[in-house]
Amino acid sequence: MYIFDFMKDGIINIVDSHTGGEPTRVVTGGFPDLGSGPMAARVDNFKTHYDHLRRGIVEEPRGHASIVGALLCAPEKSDSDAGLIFFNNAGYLGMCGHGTIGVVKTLEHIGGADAKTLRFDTVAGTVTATRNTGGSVTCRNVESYRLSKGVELELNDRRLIRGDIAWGGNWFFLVEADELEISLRNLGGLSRLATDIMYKLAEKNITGAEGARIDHIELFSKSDVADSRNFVLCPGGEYDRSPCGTGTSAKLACLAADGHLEAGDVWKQESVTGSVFDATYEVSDKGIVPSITGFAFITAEGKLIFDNNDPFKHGING
Ligand code: PYC
Repeated sequence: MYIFDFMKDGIINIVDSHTGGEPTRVVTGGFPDLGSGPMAARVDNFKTHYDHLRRGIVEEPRGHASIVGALLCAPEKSDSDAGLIFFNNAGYLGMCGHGTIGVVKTLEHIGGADAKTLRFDTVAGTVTATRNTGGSVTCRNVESYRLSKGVELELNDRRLIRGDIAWGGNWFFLVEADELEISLRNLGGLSRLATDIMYKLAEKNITGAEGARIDHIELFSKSDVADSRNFVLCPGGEYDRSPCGTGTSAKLACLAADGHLEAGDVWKQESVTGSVFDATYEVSDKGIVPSITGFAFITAEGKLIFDNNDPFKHGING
């Protein structure tokens, strides 16, 4: 496995990739040491002491709003290969499916992935990622489940929305939207509706388990090429260019709970950009354990330079 080094001379090493169109920026070295304790404690450390670096890595002028960052760090468990902390323009993610696939391609690129299957500790739990013949990667995600079905929500314009609340490594509100055009031409309308839903859920205090904020909204409809096509709004207001690994996991949890998909059967989930993930599940205690298969491609590698004289060295909002 790759040997990490820690920040020297204001330089952070990164590799960029995309999975089904959604970018991942993997921090491969140069980040301060967050220690080796539980992943949740390391995220707290990141938030408290280095949040400016999160902004500097993913926000403009070095990044942009749709990048998900992934910090590779020491594993929490002795039988895992690495720890992973995912972050974006809004903060930190429990898990990230497209990001895990991007991390595996990144490790292949830098020569850090010897095993066919790698284990990663994330804040949401341990996941595995397997490299398949043909170049795809399968991420076996954390246990996923539906918390509530058919939750009603009245929006400010009096539109009545009904959706399911499900966990797939992040919290999702999933809404069937067959009447909407889920296409790149309609991004404005989809973003406005999903944002209204996200705000209304917060206003009405409709949450995931233990009061957790529902910070991903998934609108889905029929697809010509897959079983479903989705639009996923992420916490920072950007949409997922991929079908969203954790969102597809949440979707499978709902399908399994409704008896609409058998364990082991393949579900093809298309994104608003047209990229597709193949997904299956195994039954577990609380719900399901989903596996998501997709392709990632390396787009760049480099060094981020944090010049002390740069007023925007920690991002434009920094
Ligand atoms: O693939 O799980 C995912 C994801 C979450 C946010 C963006 N992508």
